[in-house]
Amino acid sequence: MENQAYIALGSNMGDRYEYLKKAILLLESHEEITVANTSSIYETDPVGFTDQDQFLNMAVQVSTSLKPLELLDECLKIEEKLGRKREIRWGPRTLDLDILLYNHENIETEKLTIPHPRMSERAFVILPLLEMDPNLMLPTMEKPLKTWLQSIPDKEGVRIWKQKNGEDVFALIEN
Ligand code: PH2
Ligand code: MG
Ligand code: MG
Repeated sequence: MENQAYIALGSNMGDRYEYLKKAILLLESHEEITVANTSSIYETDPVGFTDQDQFLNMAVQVSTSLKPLELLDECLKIEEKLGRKREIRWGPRTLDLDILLYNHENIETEKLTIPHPRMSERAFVILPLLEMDPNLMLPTMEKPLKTWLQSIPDKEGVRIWKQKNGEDVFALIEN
């Protein structure tokens, strides 16, 4: 499992917590993916298309032997399994899984751009990432990600909903 990736999770339909939990268990159940770390879960005001319910957002760090596009396919499969329908862009979803970072690589293909193109503007992505690695660097930036926080407008819209305690990566997940 030589590659390290960060994946953002979001849900604002139905039992949001259940969707996040199931997504993590499905990632972990893949032979070539290990969930190495998780953030706390945050409740967040919708960004972009604002006339929708509040999200639960979090991020996970995975170790994987999958290549980026294979990891993307796996994420899309999990979204589909958990009932994702693609209707409004940026609209309500049972589960959204976005690959944020893959090692220190810059990837630009038709299907996938890494780092995720909007991640550095979104407090609901940055705060969970910094919780896991306060000194995280992006391959596209000269300064650590934390220096971006000052200029991010929607920090107040991001609040801890379920705190992660301790080292256990599954501490948030009650079976
Ligand atoms: N995802 C979007 C659009 N807006 N807002 C919040 N708070 N959380 C999200 O995950 C989110 C969003 C598109 O993926
Ligand atoms: Mg998204
Ligand atoms: Mg997505």
